[in-house]
Amino acid sequence: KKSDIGIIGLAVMGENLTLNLESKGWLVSVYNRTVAGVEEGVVDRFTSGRAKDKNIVGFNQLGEFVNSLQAPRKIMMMVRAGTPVDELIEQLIPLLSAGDILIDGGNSNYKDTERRVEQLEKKGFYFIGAGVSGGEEGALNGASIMPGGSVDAWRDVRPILQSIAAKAEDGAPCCEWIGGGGSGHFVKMIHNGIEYGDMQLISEAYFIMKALLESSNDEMADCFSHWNEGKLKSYLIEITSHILKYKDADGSYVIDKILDVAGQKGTGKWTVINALELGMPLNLIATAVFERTISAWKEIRIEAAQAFNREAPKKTYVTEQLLVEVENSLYASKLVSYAQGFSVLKQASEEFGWMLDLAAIARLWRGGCIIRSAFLNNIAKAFEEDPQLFSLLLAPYFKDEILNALPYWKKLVSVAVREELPVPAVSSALNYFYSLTASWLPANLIQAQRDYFGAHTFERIDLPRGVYVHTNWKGDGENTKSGSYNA
Ligand code: NBP
Repeated sequence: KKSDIGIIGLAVMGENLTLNLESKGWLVSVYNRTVAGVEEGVVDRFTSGRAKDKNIVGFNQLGEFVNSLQAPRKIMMMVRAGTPVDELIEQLIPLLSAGDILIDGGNSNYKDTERRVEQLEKKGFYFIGAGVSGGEEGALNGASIMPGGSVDAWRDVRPILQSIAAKAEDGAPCCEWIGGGGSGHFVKMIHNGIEYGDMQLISEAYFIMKALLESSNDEMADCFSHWNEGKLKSYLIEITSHILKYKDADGSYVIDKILDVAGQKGTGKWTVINALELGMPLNLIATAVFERTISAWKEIRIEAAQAFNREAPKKTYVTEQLLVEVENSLYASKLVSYAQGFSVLKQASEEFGWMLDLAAIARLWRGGCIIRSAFLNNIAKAFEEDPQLFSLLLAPYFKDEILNALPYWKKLVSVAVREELPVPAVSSALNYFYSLTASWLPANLIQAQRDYFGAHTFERIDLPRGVYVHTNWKGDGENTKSGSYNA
């Protein structure tokens, strides 16, 4: 009997996805590049270990692996992103038949996926770039899956991918067709950027509580678990509560022993670079990425703290009141972050012709993935009511939410500034909200300066839009305009 699907790459993600697929009734073939490395070989170790007595067939030869699959072949690659994917595609191409479907489930750059879709389609094959979120747990028990690329292959792949996806509370699978080209990986990239933002916001909340209230780790854990019953209900809030409570064998808190230096693998950076290329503000995620970098300057920060004689703030705050401010600030800032992220998706959709369904994207993030949260339901509703919504902040429901949170949010940012505590993401979100809702911004002065030193011209309030004029500021008779006034 031929297998329903093949998995290449038996690292943590590939192994877990294979077991998940098998548990849903699919017959799975597996292959891994390196067959040796462990005593009995990577494939044999799996088939005689976690995959023993299951409907999983191992191959140490790529050709045999490909031949074991039912036509049209469905091959999912779970290998390291970058050149490994291209190398693998090169090896697979001579072994494939017309109509076969390659799926890249790794964290590939969407531009690579865009190129690969074209490359494979030209040769008569299909290519799907599927973002998979949820880490090893999600891979095993239900992930959030974002497939995009060759739409003609979706019908064949859909039952398989949807079977291994997480289910949202209403039972809907967290896997829907995203769009053409590299859209699946683009959406996964934005998901990861949003994850950076959420984590930074939660860390700022923890910082404020730790600095301004004499809260124990257990008290903070209780607070996060209380928030997890309200509007902030989400996976990251839930695990934060567990993390804060977690003790080592010696009875001490693990959180207090962790060095305050954050790592990053680059998906946050990509998200910001792409937002910049699309000309879209993504302030909150950019701040989150930059803060991870500053956190890594541990030695410099210690020296600078001594140089500026920074003292610990006075802990004189009323717990109840401050906690309400923190909860509201966290919620409103998170809302700004999602508003920015979805605006980038909207812009990308228009620019690349992907026709993204933003409500569907919000829905498929409700389960399986790291940013799963209750309020994605409200985001989906807002886009269902108005698919052309410029910003989530302008949806009637969220407008009210922001107005309710605003007094607490302002208060918290001013307290943090007064106490010299960094809350870069919470304050960046507040400033974004102020800018977005300011009918007048001081950009007239920027235009004047640009025209003054570079003859970049400007539009006037008493002339129609699109009419650009130049002023001879220095009175030197210089009337030549620059052609790059929109740069
Ligand atoms: P890794 O990202 O560590 O990749 C290891 C796998 O890639 C091994 O099977 C390795 O084979 C294979 N590989 C490499 Br490296 N170069 C290859 C090549 N030139 N040809 C063929 N195979 C090659 O594994 P992972 O952590 O399971 O992640 C897999 C993908 O899923 C990645 O793109 C990752 O970014 C993404 N992802 C990971 C997570 C997570 O939580 N870990 C979550 C979501 C997405 P070998 O045994 O021969 O070296």
